Amino acid sequence: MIYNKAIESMNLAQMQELQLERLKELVKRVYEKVPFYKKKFDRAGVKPENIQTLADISKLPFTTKGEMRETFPYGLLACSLDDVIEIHTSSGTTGTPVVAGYTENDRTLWSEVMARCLAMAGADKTDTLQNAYGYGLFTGGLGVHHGAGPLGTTIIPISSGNTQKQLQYMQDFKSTVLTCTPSYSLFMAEVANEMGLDFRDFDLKAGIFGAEPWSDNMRVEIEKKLNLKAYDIYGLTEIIGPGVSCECEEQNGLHINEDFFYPEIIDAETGEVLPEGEKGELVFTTLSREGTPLIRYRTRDITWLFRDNCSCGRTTVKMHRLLGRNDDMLIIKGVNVFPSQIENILMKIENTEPHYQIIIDRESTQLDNVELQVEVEENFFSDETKDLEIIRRKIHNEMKQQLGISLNIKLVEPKSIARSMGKARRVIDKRDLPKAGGK
Ligand code: DLL
Repeated sequence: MIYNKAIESMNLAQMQELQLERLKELVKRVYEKVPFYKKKFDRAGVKPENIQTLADISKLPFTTKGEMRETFPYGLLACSLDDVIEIHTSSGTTGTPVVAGYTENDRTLWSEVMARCLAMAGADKTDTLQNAYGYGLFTGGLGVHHGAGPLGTTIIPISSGNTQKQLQYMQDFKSTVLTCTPSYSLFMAEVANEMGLDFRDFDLKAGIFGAEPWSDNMRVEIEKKLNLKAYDIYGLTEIIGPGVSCECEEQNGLHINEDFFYPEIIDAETGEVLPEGEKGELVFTTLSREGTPLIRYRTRDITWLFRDNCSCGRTTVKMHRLLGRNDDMLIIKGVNVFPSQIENILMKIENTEPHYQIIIDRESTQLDNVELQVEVEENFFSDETKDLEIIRRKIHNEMKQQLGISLNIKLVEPKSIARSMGKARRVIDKRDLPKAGGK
């Protein structure tokens, strides 16, 4: 079911007309109401009346995460604090968090886009949705929660954690849709196995997973282990939280709610706007946000945009599932690699578990040493060392062949890598380097 057919199936010309109208209004509003933007626009020599076409957006300066931090907590508010009814912050583990303020209209907008996303994954009023994203300042829990309301879906606001109870309730309440991070879903599968439960006896039909990178082959693994269809959902606190985009039944690219979030792809080095189909950094302008509207916000997420004749009937632009983040890209002996590429290869290798970690260290020679730790199946770990050596070599050779990189592979015992109920920590960077792209 398409939740808002008039918008989601709109023809391109009409969509662009709507976007332009909203963009003009937005630019005028932030110029008048937010000194931060007025100063930036003045410095760039651009006035609201200079925005006459959608392409004119490239005249506007970018906004960065660094600027959001510098203006903490309320420097980017475009409305009175009295009109803010909800606040969220990014889940960043270091530094000052970024703050998103929502007015009542923003929350309605959030419910709308999240309802569209849940519907994309097939949810409706007949479903029972177990929401195992964390509730709190993180946008995952409440974002999904806001979207279930307008759809009439029964929501179980269980939050993350308490995994045995999750699984018990999943059976008791006959949950049909699960929402959580992909890594948490795999942990659930593991705990279910320990409890002697079989997902074929559950009622789950769909999982809506996001908030962290995951690969296509990880999807295959999750679908097999949890006996459901797994959909990718994307979003970030700064823009709204979950609900920026989601996969439909085609599972081929995520439809962006582009009437509210205007996407661009730029060359991360030069800032130049790239045409559809080209890979680069994703940038969003929040066309209708009132609390903390953002102009050309650099997400640091890497993907590309495309339009296809999607069989679902939606015409909105799609983004390919994320390749990774600018700041997560590894440079291994001169080759650029995203952790998700390593994951994708790993997931196809037999006798390993879908749990891994990448440890980066720098030797005195200034060369990065990258170790890939991978869990192997229980029976293999206790087996002969020569079997382990075969698996180790296989992983090494596949990485070499497919990515052109040589990694140190370390096979580790099952369940020895820390499990996550939220965002998994896949990369441990022990180098003492200044963070790239700090702004
Ligand atoms: O993670 C919002 C969210 C909650 C999205 C629940 C989906 C589901 P933040 O904590 O601000 O917000 O983190 C945003 O997480 O810039 C991406 O780098 C990453 N991310 C989010 N969704 C995906 C995804 C939420 N589907 C940052 N695939 C973003 C890969 C994702 N990475």
